[in-house]
Amino acid sequence: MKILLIAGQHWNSWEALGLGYIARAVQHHFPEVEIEFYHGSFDHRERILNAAAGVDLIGYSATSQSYGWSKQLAQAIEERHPLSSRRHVLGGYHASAVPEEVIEDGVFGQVVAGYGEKAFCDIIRGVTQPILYGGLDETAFQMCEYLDRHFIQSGRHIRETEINDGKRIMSIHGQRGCPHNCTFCADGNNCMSQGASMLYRDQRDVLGELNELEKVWEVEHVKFTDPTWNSNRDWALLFCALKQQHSNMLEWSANIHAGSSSAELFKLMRASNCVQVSIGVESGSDEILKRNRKGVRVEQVSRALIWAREAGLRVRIHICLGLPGETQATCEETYRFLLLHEADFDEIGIFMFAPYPGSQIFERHKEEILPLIESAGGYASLEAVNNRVWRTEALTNEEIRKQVSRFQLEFVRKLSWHNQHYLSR
Ligand code: B12
Ligand code: SF4
Repeated sequence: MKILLIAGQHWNSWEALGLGYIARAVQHHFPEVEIEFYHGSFDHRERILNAAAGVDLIGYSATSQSYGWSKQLAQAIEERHPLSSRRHVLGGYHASAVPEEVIEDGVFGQVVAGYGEKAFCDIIRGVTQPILYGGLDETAFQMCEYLDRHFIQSGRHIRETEINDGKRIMSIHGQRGCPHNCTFCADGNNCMSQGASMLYRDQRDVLGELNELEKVWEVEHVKFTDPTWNSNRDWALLFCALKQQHSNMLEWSANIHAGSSSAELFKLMRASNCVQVSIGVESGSDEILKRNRKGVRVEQVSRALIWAREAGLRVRIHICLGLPGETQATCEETYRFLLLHEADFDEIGIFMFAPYPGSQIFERHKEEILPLIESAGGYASLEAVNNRVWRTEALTNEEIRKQVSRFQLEFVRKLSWHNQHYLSR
């Protein structure tokens, strides 16, 4: 049996850690199976099409934005190399968010909603049901701790970071899930964890992997991909303490939730050579944060920014304009908040809310926004900077986009590379 695993194409891409974990599970349970990896952002479409000749099982990984690309590829493979026994399986965030819709589209015969290690192995064993719910599989999680970075061709990402950042950067994964319930995020809706509780890797294993990345890949910086790295403060404190004890001084960065941060945590993070924290601030209005269940108040965010600064960390923040409840007045609150804290952050990403499938907001407004998404060109049009789909009760789509442009101009000197990418298009 031969299997292809294909990561979807998108300009903002990174190491396909999810497919790396699935490959590890397959290699462990089915050592005889031949398995190849392709990445839509690196491998030419023609190369992938040729590789699919005679292949029995193809697994695609897609977010909503790369779903259209994956769908077209699966169709092209069938046209080029028709094979009635072949199975096309979609996994990742889009499949987890709207599994029934993907099956109804008729291109993918099977979808996996949630974590894929166990479900994909079941598919290899012959399970044919159209929708498999992955859930969290502790055994698979512990077994797959060390990824085969050669398989997911991490060298290609490192080369990009050497050019863009002047450093060899890789990503790592310390936990699964997020305990918060933000209405605008797929994780806040248990889309991936399917209701299971959080899973944390043993900190010593994470450190072991860091050592390996340093030794084998000569990595100079590691980014945690965990959505909220400090979701469990004790886990986070112990990680920092152990990193220091083991004299591991590899530079690192992480996404932080302001609500579970503390001055002590930031100091320890810095002492263990964390150089940057990214904080999802979203809004400077308590009303917006509350309505959208961010799980934090503006005052807590202010404190977190000051603590991070005092600890000597580089601070990146994200703002999301146009969340439900947004008005001109709440935009002004956010603007004033940013002016007040301008000296406390180094970089800012200014986004427009996009109703991604999987989020509570998408579920709530599905009927009204699906036709808009379709007429805007499908899910790929759900851009987090200037989508034509979303509006609030008080602000039209154009008014939100105007606010985004205004904020970007005001803070242009500190704009994130992600924002700059859009401005340069
Ligand atoms: C880190 C991260 C990124 C990183 C890198 C991600 C990566 N490693 O490729 C960066 C910054 C590059 C990024 C970019 C974007 N991201 Co992002 N990102 C995340 C985040 C925080 C964690 C993802 C992660 O690494 N998970 C850990 C790995 C191990 O798990 P995994 O990849 O999900 O894989 C598991 C399962 O999904 C499943 N699976 C995955 N593929 C397959 C395939 C098969 C065949 C099977 C069976 C199973 C399966 O099994 C895997 C193992 O269990 C999530 C979640 C969050 N809370 O915000 C958002 C999230 C995935 N991102 C999101 C978005 C929107 C984006 C962007 C479009 C943003 C933008 N406008 O630029 C881009 C585009 C991404 C793309 N390439 O399409 C959304 C997706 C929503 C949706 N409905 O699709 C999320 C959910 C956040 C949100 N707003 O809700 N992102
Ligand atoms: S936005 Fe961040 S804190 Fe909120 S649910 Fe998503 S990952 Fe968790």
